[in-house]
Amino acid sequence: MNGAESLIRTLLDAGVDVCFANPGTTEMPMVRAIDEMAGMRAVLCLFEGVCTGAADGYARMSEKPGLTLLHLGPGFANGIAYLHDARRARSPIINLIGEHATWHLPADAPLTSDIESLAKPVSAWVRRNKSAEELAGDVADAIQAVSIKPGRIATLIIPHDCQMDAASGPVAVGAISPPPKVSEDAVKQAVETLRRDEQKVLFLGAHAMRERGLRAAARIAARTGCKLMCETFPARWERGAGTPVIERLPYFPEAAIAAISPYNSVVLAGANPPVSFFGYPGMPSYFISPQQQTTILVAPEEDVAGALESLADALGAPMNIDQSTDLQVPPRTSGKITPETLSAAVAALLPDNAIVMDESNTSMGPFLTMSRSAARHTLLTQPGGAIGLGPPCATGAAVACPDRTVINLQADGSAMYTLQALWTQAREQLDVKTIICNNRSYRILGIELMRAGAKEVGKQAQSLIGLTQPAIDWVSLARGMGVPASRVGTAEDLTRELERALAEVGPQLIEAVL
Ligand SMILES: Cc1ncc(C[n+]2csc(CCOP(=O)(O)OP(=O)(O)O)c2C)c(N)n1
Repeated sequence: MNGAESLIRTLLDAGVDVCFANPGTTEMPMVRAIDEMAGMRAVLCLFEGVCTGAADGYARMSEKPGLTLLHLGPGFANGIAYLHDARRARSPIINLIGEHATWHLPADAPLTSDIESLAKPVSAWVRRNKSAEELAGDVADAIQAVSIKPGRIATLIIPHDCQMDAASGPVAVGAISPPPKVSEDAVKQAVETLRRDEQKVLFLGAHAMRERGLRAAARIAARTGCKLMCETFPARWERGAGTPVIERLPYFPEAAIAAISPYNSVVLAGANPPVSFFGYPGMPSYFISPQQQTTILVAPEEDVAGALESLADALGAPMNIDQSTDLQVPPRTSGKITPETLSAAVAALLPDNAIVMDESNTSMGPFLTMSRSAARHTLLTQPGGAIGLGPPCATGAAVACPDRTVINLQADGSAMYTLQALWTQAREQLDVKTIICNNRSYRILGIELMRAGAKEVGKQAQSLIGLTQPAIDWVSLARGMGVPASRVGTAEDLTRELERALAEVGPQLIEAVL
């Protein structure tokens, strides 16, 4: 067995069996090992940002580590933006980066670079492998490092010769420590706050938005009358019929402050104190004012679901409460394509148990409210703000959940960063329905320009915001990558095309022109 084989065997033995890859010469021994040893599904992505974004979507949905195989510093650098998003989502990801052979490094060959410096800002764990003999142990340590819930990112740099030299064999992964338990004192303080007769909100994030956390949060709300609110961009949120109603904190600071300011007390459960996405002159960074009382029940890296269950028990909340939303499928809609009709059309047709990756940005604002009591679904959003995550993340989610339909609500400008994901969806025949919200602009930047005090959008500014001249033809782009596509201009056409697309298994793209 060589180093690469011991590495792949260690991954497989630990259940890590999907690899989103864009390899080069320095990764060839690992490619050979994948080829020769059965069990690893290799998924080719035609840009490293697709590998890393797909690993994020896969990790969020499978709750297993997402694995990438990337080529030296430049290949890794291409993937950093969506590792940034994955770090914010707290997704477990292992990056394997091939490096020049140890003896070749001093020659400073063209692709040589400082990989550690690239890796550090997005990785909680970085290691340079030193020998074939240590390679299996190194990857076992990486698996252990990323698997501590909620999840983190590990980057392993592997010289070419170490992949090829002889190794003893796989190494078993050490015990995974559970996330730290919440202290009794924190639960006691939250009980005191929530028992007070005042306006109070339980502010949820991270694993509070998954099944167990939500069930406990609903018990707490039923018992204390507190409001349930969540962070603006949750990594994964179980919602729709059968889940409790949770208000999402709005994006812009004025609206966010208006939403949270009526509460005298805020109890944080799996969320950090919410802050403004950007610093606007005259606006505070933090949305909770010093006059409001903040109680931290549990930090995002701790056992969030366990903490919420302890709090519900300490409050004496009954186990079976009925705080869930009843299924109310929104009516079908008609007319021009607007954020309202677009949102209504999708909410009405949402298949049961769908996964919705939402990077619709300014085009589907009403969707969250309209889908509140639609069919049960999982919502994935973009917690890190590096746009273009949507198509790869939807791709990874579909690999993780082959029995579920993935719907990618996708703004056009963001989609252009990672459109190659469509090719991977076609090659792997993934059941992803992409709805491109084509407003032919970076619309949010136009809004920001006005917020920054511009009276009108000048010619130069317009050239940096408009996505016209030429207009992007999404139907041709999708078909060119093997994804069937159509264009719609009315809500009726969208409903018809989406119904047709949902009736078939496999990738489809609908370009909705706003
Ligand atoms: C990686 C990255 N590059 C650039 C930006 C800056 N940026 C934020 S929003 C945006 C445009 C978004 O346009 P689109 O996706 O079409 O959505 P719309 O605003 O039109 O709804 C840009 C360029 C960013 N957030 N991330």
